[in-house]
Amino acid sequence: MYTVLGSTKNRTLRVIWTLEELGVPYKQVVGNPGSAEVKALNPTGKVPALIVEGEVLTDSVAIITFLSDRHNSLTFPAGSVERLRMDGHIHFLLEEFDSLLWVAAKNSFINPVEQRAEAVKPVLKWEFARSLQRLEERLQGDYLMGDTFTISDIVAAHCLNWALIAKFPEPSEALKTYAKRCRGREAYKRALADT
Ligand SMILES: N[C@@H](CCC(=O)N[C@@H](CS)C(=O)NCC(=O)O)C(=O)O
Repeated sequence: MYTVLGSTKNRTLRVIWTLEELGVPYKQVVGNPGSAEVKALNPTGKVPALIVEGEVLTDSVAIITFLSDRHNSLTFPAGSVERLRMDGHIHFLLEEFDSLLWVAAKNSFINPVEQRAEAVKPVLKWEFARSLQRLEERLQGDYLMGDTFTISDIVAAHCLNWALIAKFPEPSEALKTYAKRCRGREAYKRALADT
């Protein structure tokens, strides 16, 4: 049985959503980053973490890649051209979405007050608007990989949710429709049950 550490208010959503899509049983230990409950299992205080066979595994994209490979769903076989394309979408999302949102979060409420640079935020928002256009160009129909919903869509939809909360530039109508399609999945709705 898998145990997931964290809540769907943060990157943990990626892991819970993946497990719900896979239909695999799991337990969830709900806790905020840095809380005593989290540190008891993951001393860095970071979430998400997945506990498998006594091992504490971290980093959301590594975890969902592991789960999708292990359960042979939401991905493509390693070594296939489709896998390269899907992995490329994920790298793009980490570099051009997640990293901008994370730098904004660190400069808003995570870093100590004296280590926050307000001036960086307009630049991040400008870069984000450019990344939105690039994401739209990557869409191949209903999902990033065409008809097949994959873990790359989970990362994309999570980043679009995060951008909404962070008040980053609004996506185009096409991307809003895409995000709505992802959020309309039953597994997504089940995943949100902890909030
Ligand atoms: N690359 C990691 C980042 C993990 C991470 O930074 N998680 C945040 C919450 S989404 C956290 O635990 N922040 C608390 C901190 O940085 O101390 C992942 O994708 O899981």
